[in-house]
This record gives sequence, structure tokens and C-alpha cells, in this order.
Amino acid sequence: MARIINEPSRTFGEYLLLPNLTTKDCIVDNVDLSTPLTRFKKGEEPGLKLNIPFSSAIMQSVSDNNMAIALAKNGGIAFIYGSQTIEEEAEMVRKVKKYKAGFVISDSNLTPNHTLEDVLALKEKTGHSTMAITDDGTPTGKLLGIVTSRDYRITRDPLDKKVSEFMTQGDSLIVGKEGITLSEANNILWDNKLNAVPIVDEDFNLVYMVFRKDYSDDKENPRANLDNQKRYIVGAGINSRDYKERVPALVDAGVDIVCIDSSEGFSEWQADTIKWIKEEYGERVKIGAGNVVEPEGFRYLADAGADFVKIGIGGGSICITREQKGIGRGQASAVLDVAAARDEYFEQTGIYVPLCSDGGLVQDYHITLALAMGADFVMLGRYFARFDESPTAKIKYGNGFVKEYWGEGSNRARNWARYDLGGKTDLQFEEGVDSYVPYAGKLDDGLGTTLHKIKSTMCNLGSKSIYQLQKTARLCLVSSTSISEGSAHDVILKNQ
Ligand code: RVP
Repeated sequence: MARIINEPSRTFGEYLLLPNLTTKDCIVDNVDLSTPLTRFKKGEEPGLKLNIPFSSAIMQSVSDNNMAIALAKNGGIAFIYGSQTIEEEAEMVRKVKKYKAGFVISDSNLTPNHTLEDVLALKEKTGHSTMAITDDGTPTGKLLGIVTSRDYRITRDPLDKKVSEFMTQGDSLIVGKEGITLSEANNILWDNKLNAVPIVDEDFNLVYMVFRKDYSDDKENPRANLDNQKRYIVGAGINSRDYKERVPALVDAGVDIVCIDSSEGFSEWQADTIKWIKEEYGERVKIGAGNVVEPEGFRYLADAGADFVKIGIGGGSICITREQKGIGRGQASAVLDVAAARDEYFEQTGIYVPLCSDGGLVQDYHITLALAMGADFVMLGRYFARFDESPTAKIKYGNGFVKEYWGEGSNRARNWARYDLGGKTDLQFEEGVDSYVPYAGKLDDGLGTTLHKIKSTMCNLGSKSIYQLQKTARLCLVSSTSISEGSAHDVILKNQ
């Protein structure tokens, strides 16, 4: 007969945190959000850490190279989506590892034969007024000149005037040589009163642009998550089918960690994948696995060698797995139960396996709850999809803007390898939807507010670290009546 777990399956919205004594040194500036990303032995340090407990979902509509750079800059990690060709995914990883803060690949390029009309059209399209003029109009062609809005006057110059007639060129063209540091490039900007300086290789091919505004950006990111060569840390999604080809390509591109992306991870396919990677690469390649929602699944993957285990089935905002297949568990119950198993595993083996709570985090405080319940970091899709840095289109919707966000199990993504484990090579039925999320501006700003909220809550709980939070947090279940008491009530709101 089937075994019934009588305890109802609960989600984050059903819990609240109780304050603990706040000591005077427990202020936002003193809260440390660093957290382990990979397994470690008692008394040792993890191979990889995060400076903030955030990772972005392994999804087409969330995690590309731009998201990876933006998130690593803030101390977290993105897992680039695996539902693309091996070459495309490796190329995204390569772009992150090649990226040097402040050195950007020029996105506005023309040839000397283009006209002022082309300049204006490109400016309209990209919003950038500095353009590199190369022999072939590509971002890596031979650099012939630079155009800025100081080089022409729309009221005087004819629209068919050739770029070659007004671009800055020859001796007036000031460049930096490939290999210079950001602060050297910054000196060139200041000494010559420029807003941008092109960086060229020894054959005068354009490599990067350095903009004055980016220098200050870089200075403002002390949390950045970097490898030992000062490159951004990046993760990538893999599946339990083509890993023997995909993982070598990702490793070659410089990936720091991979994660098996599956809606249900308690499987022999996952154990085989982990085993193969560990046999091939030993500890050099770190691997996350999942998703699970109960202790047996956790133990199976931990024994198989997973470096972290991801929790969550059916809670994602775009996910309809519970409706379609009737499997899953309320995310709070899943995290609490798996975290207890992880702590037991640590006691028994002396090995700590970090946990990631994936999906279904709606309010910012749900992140603090997930951490308090035992997760070491969280994975978010909807949250990150809303920002400029996600790969999807921003669309006017009513009086505001939205961004597109679709599930990996939707007809649009058709990520069959995430859902079907048994041999089919096409998506048999949908487990996700295609949707919009309200546009939320720049990641730096939105994430900054969320981090501040988490730290401030931790101060209320008397915790200066995630470890302390996990050890001392007290939670209570809330009734549906008390949930409605939690938002504004019995008043007439102004400005509605
Ligand atoms: P959310 O943050 O609530 O948007 O959830 C994101 C998570 O949802 C992902 O990390 C993944 O585990 C899950 N997902 C992704 N696609 C789908 C689907 O199509 N059902 N689900």
C-alpha cells in the first residue's frame, strides 16, 4: 500500500520569522552573506563560495552571458541554460570568462562608407553615440576611426555625408593597446578628456572599448565573485544525455561549475552523470544535481558525489508539473526536510553538502525564510527575468513594461532533456507556460534592495551570517487570517 505522509506540504507564505535579541553590533553593514557553493569536509573550506546566496535559473529566458556577468559582479552565480547547442552554450561561457570588467565588446560599429543617416539610425537603435569605425563594420575589424556626437551637426551636415569625412582618425585617434589594465585605460580617458577609448591588438584590430562610466561601475563592486585569475565565476546547465560531449566543451570554455538540470533528479541517470564527471575530472569539475524534495533523493545524490543538491519540484512560477503529473511538494516542507537530512549526513560523514532552494520564491522575505530553513543559497527565475540583463524582450504592456518569461518545459523552450529521462527525444507534453513578468529595471538596483531587506531581517533575528541564521532562527506557522493581517488592512489607501 502507498505510504501517506500526513504532514501537509507547506510553502513559504505559511511561515513567519520571530525576532531574536539584536545586539548592538548586529547592523546591516556587519552582515556577511557569503555561503558555500560546493561540498566540503568538516574543518575545511569549500572549493567554491558565493558572496551572496543567489543563483539564476538554468533557463533560456533568464541566464545567458549578460546575466552571468551582472550576477557575478554582484557576488552570485548564473547557470547558463543548457537547452541550446553545445557550441552555443560553450560560447556563452567563454564570453563570461573573457569578459574583463570595464572592457566591453563594441556594439555600435560602422564602416567609413556609411553615412550620417546610418550613424543616426544606429544611435537610435542602440542608444549609444560612440561608434567604432572598422574596415568591415564588425566589432573586431581593423580600427579606422571613431564617431561621437561631437563629430557632426545634424542641423548643418547633409544626411548623405560619408562617415570617412567626419570621423576622428589618423593621429587624432587615441587608442589603448590590448593587455593594458583598466586603470591604465582610465588614465588615457582622463589625460585626453575622452569618454571612450578603443583598445586594439598589435595589428590595430579593435578588441574592446573602455567607457569612462564603466570605470566607476567596476570600482563599485567589491562583492564580485571572481576566480583566481580575476575572471567572473560562471556555471552552466547540463543534462544526463549528452554530458560526455557537453561537459568537455564547457570545461574547455572555462566553466567553474556545472549543474544537472532536471525537473526530477532522484534517478540513476544523474548518478551516472556525476560518476562520469568525477572519474574524468576528479575534483577539478564541480557538479550540482537535483531536483529533489525529500531526504532519500538528497542522500542518493550526496552519496553519488554531488557538490550541491537542488531542492524543488513544481513550485516555479511558470511550472505546471504538479497539475500535469501530480508530483511535487510545498517548497518550505521540502527545504526543511532535506535540510534535516543534510545535517544528519554531515554528522554521519563529516561532509557538508550545500543546498539550493530552487523556484517559488515570490516575496523577498521568502529568500530569508529559505535560508533560515537550511538552504545555503537560492535559485530564482522569475525574479531575474524581470531585469534589463535577462535575455528576453521588453514589451510595452498597458501603461508600463513587461519582460517575457517562459518555462523550460513550455512549448517555446522545448527542453525535452530536462523532463524526459527515458529515451524520447522530443517534448511529449508541456510542463511549463509562456508568460510576462513586470519589468523591474537594472539588476544592480533591484538586487541591492533585496539584499538590504535580507540583511535587515537578519539583524532583527540577531544573525550576522547565514550559518548563524540557520542555527538560531525561530519560525512560526501562520493562519490564513493572520496572513491578511500582514498587509495594509482596514484603511483606505491613498494614491491607489
Ligand atoms: P521561479 O523562480 O519561481 O520562476 O522558478 C524558477 C524555477 O522553475 C527554475 O529554476 C526551474 O527549477 C523551474 N522551471 C523552469 N522551467 C520550468 C517549467 O517549464 N516547468 N520550471
